[in-house]
Amino acid sequence: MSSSSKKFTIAVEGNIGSGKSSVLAHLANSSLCDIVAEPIDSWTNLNGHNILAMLYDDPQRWGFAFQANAQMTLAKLHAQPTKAPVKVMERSIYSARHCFVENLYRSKILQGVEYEILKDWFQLLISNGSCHLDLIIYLRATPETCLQRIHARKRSEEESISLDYLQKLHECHEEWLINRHNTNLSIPILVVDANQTKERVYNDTNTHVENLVSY
Ligand code: DCP
Repeated sequence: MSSSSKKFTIAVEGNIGSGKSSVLAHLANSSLCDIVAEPIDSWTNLNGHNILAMLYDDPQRWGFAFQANAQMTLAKLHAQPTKAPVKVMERSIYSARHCFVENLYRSKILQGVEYEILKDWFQLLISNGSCHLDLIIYLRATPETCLQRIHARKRSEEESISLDYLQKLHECHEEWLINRHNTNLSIPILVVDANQTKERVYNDTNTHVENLVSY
């Protein structure tokens, strides 16, 4: 990549609590990377509405609205230009679709018609190529580890998250990123053991990014 001006876009993916934000904060120290964080601030304050809290309080009522908004805000971040050679995103429109929307539908929280509408929006939003990714780094952690970290960080909206919910989301991540089931995903996926200490996770992630840029 050093011989051309081509930019790379990486999405850091993994279950809730797998450590994506801290990996992004760490990569922000590198001059190679521009970081595009997840729009969680806009999800907790959408013109005064905390749609993340609304989702957890009443998923049947707000699941569709939350995911429609998540897809739209993520699509905007995909299209956002950056300067450094590597653009690193926290999550992507693809995990919104293949993990969160999928899980809400399988859990019968989203109705069939809501699922069909979200799938159509997703196809439209990715159709012009602006959501292109070159690589996914999958922070793979057990649901038990994720739950411990969620409890430790005490984000008030997430008090109701259960191990069962994290297990279901974990299965969706595994189907999508390990089995590549039904997703037409053809880009490389680097899997990092995210049960390790932060330092080891940073080290593994750095190695991946440096290899990519020096290639
Ligand atoms: N969320 C959701 N649907 C999406 C994306 C996120 O319901 N399409 C929710 C799940 C979490 C919150 O938004 O409650 C943020 O989740 P992430 O896993 O994206 O971000 P974290 O900050 O939890 O990641 P990490 O702990 O790995 O840093």
